[in-house]
Amino acid sequence: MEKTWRWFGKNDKITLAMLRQIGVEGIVTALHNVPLGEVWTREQIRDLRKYIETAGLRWSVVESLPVTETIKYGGPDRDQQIEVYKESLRNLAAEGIRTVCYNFMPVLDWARTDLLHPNADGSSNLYFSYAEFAYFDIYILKRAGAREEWARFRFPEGVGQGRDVLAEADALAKNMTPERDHQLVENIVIKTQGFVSGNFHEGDEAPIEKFREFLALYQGIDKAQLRTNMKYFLEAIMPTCEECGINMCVHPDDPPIEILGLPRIVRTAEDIRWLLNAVPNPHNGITFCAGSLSAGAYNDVTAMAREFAHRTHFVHLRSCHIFPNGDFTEASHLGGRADLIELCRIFEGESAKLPFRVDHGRTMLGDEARGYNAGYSFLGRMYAMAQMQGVLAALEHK
Ligand code: DNO
Repeated sequence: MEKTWRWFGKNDKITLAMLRQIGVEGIVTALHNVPLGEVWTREQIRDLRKYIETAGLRWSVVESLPVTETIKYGGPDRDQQIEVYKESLRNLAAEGIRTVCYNFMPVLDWARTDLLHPNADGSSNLYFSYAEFAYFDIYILKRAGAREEWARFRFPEGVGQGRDVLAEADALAKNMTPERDHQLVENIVIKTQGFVSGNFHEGDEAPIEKFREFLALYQGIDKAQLRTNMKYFLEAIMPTCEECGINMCVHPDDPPIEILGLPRIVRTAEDIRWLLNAVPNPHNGITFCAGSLSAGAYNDVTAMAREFAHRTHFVHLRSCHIFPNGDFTEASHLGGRADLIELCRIFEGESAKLPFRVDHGRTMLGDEARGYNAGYSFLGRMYAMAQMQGVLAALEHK
């Protein structure tokens, strides 16, 4: 597989020269400075491509070319936005970049409640606490119906049995302080979303109000409607993808659960089967994010890799550990629910050219002082990358 690394552009504290030294071959990036919904011009793409190539690397994958909310909920300007999207795809292809990662998660991209959860060994990890998330939903966002939904919430078989998340959120409410509330908003809305070219940004004045406005757009949009909208989008862009040789790869929902009353439709094997069959074109593929999928107790990640490898255009190597109470954290790249050694075997067998990147490393050995994007430490990711390089080398060794 091609060893790639997510790099956040010319201002990233981790430079391309550093990446050359640790065995990175390809770069995964985006035009992070282009506002949502605007065309990525050929000149802007060329400028970044050349910058990457001058450093001796190649721009392998776009992560992400964002799908604006109007396309997801089916707003009045969705056709116009689809045209913008197609134009960006054509410009990318003209510059030789043909693997495009995106997601179809309403409002919120990925979600975590704690970004520096301490591990016993002194490093820290990302963490998702259901009680804290429910507290955010009920007490900070104050979403209508949230309390009733959490009262009905049930964990999947095997984890969190007998747990009363609503009671835990109510108990938390007694001890929360304005500072801890602020921290939770930072973690859920700002720090995890701010750098992924999504709806929220560092410095947003009233993120919760903005959040409520986005949620309101999805009134009446259920799972079936969101699926219809995704199919509409994919069918509309497929002719452009065929013409330009672009492979689209949707990122699974992270975590793979329905949150905040919003439908999420890329969570399970059944969902992925649906989306690949609904638009049965090889250019309609997936990003196999082992981390996101392994956070769902119902997902057999290895079986999914076997089933979907032929439509996988990009791989995220990462693994989650689910605690008996249902909360999850990000495990070592050689531990947790996703068997990354077996996944490397499967994907390497599929295509030696398939790009992969390590996703979300631990924060360790001073990473915490460097102000990296949440989950995107340098030393933690470098450590994980070295582990994966070792796995691949062992697999290649006859
Ligand atoms: C988080 C990332 C996601 C991913 C997007 C793809 O760390 O994996 O933000 O890039 O969902 O569109």
